[in-house]
Amino acid sequence: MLIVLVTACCLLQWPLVATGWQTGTKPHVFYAVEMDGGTHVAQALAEEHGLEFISRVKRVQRQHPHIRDKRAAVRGLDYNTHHKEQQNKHTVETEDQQGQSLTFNDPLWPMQWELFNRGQYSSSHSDLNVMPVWSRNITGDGVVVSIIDDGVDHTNMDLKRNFEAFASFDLRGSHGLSHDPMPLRDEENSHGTKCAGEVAMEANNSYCGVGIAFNARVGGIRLLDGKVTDSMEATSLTFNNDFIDVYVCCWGPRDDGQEMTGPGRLTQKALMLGTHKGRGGKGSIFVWASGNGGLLNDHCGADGYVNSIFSIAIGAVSHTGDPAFFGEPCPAVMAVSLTGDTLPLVTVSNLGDGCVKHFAGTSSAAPIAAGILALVLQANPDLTWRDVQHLIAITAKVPNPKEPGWSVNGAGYHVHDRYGFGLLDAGLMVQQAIHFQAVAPHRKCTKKLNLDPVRILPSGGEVCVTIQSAGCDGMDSEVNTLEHVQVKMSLSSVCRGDLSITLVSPAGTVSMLLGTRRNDASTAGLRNWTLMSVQSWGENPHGAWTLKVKDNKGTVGGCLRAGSEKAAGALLSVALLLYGTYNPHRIRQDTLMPNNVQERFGSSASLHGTAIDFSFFHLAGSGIRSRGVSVRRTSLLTHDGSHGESTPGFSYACLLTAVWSVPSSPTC
Ligand SMILES: [Ca+2]
Ligand SMILES: [Ca+2]
Ligand SMILES: [Ca+2]
Repeated sequence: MLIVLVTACCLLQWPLVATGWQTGTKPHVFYAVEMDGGTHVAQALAEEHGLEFISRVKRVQRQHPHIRDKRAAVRGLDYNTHHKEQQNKHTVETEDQQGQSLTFNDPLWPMQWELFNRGQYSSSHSDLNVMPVWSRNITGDGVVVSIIDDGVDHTNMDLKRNFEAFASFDLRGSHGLSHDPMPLRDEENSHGTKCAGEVAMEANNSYCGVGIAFNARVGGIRLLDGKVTDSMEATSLTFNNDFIDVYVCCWGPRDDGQEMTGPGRLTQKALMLGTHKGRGGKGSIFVWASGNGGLLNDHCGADGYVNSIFSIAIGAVSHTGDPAFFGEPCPAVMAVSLTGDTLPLVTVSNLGDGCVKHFAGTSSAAPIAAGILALVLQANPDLTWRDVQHLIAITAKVPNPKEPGWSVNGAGYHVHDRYGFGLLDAGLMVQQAIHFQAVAPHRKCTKKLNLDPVRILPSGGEVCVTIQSAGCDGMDSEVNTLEHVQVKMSLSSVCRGDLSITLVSPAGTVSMLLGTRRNDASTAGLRNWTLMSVQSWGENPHGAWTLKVKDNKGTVGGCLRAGSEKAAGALLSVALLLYGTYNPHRIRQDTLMPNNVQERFGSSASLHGTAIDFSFFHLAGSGIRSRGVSVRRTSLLTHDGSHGESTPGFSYACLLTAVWSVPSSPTC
């Protein structure tokens, strides 16, 4: 007789009843348990011990340690800053645009141009528009942010008051497992402290600077000091997730332009659990630095953390609105924030006098975004993890319309591979957050493509497949208004870095899911790899999707390819994953009348939000490329510091309506 043992690994949730936890917190501990028997056995075990059975984990990798790199500055390129900052140190007026006095006695406050830009360092007045939020007394109060990193120095003068032990944990255990995330006192381990400072430096304590959410609580989960495992990452991302609102992760796979990896099974599960169970079911907010591999030609399509729908990937732009030189493009980037690229960025440190003036990399951009989200969550604590992403899509602005690569998608959102939806605007986001209507329930429509026989990728050529989608028409999973789109695929390749993969939506939006990477000579191909785009946000998925895999032969110098080689690889499997909502009143794209083209943007402008003066970019002159496809509604952000700010301090959006000809769906 053959005895078959089935191994099930289950995630269990244990509502911890323990003393010492702060009133109002309901900490959860998640366990992955490997055991014999099926799901019913696991359920019985859970019940027996007063645990809640959550789900079965298909397979858990053996816990091999791996490297996760911090996304701190690419060093050595900020040589001219010191000089400039000396010249400009005392030129800032600490008044907002309405003349309200916002004076802080923190000595480096005048240098914090990203929060209050009065042209301290350049003619650019671009900032994060945080003043009007602070003026409303929204400063992060009641919101908890945790930095998953190399620790947080809570003894720092500027962090002491806002430090939150219940949002903190030391997974490295060097002081024994504890709530003390104290990092080692060296430069290498100053990263998490710097991130924490940007969020929650104390205001008006005559020390260092001012955090963007200076009344938020901030903690640290000490994960990164040496190699980590999948289970350590998963533990961090679910730690005390009824208490912590926002997790900040400024790390990921090495940004060397070669590595292609992402969250392991437990971490994937943790991200899903967090968004479903965290914050009392409203969902944890995971803010992720999108990567610093720009100089090494890295592409964030090769980063599985960024490609997750649960993470909010944040890139960086300089004060001029130009993408930071170290940034990576991909259509999974949601937004950008300002960074200390060549200008100062004030934050705290675990070294020296505990205050620094420089911090760059997407590591400096993501905590700023987290700080803005802390303000947003104070303004409206009921927002779900998806509401927050919608708010970003609606309110992020085009900081530099002349930068090539902007396009307007089929639902009118402006999108860009380096900026996502654009630069975060705290004022506008908070304004819109206050009365935000929760989005409809989340749906997922999956379509697997039958690739039998597999499609051969000719050397130097391309493979193109068309995926006809009805958006799961008539089913419970029907989606007619998109949020994220993912493509899960397997392919073999003689030279992975030579590949580029694009997805064209039925509305004609082109997402470059994976770009070529000149340093990636791997022959491993893609194995069940998930790519993601936010660039079809709001579109109707109904119609033909076109997926193209191209072999850009010769991009990677290090690939040895035979002259006689005919095939560069083969496309083995493809699934299209459409996420979004169903709106019963939505008109189908293909029922619109073609050739009804109205080119004058602004001719039927209306405002959402408070009625105010406005000006807007004329699309034709703005560099925003309209492909003339199904742009029916354009919620085009029109923030322009020099015009029309008659509502106290808030910048504004206006809704432009334009009717364009309906495209014929591109097919192979
Ligand atoms: Ca301070
Ligand atoms: Ca990267
Ligand atoms: Ca993401």
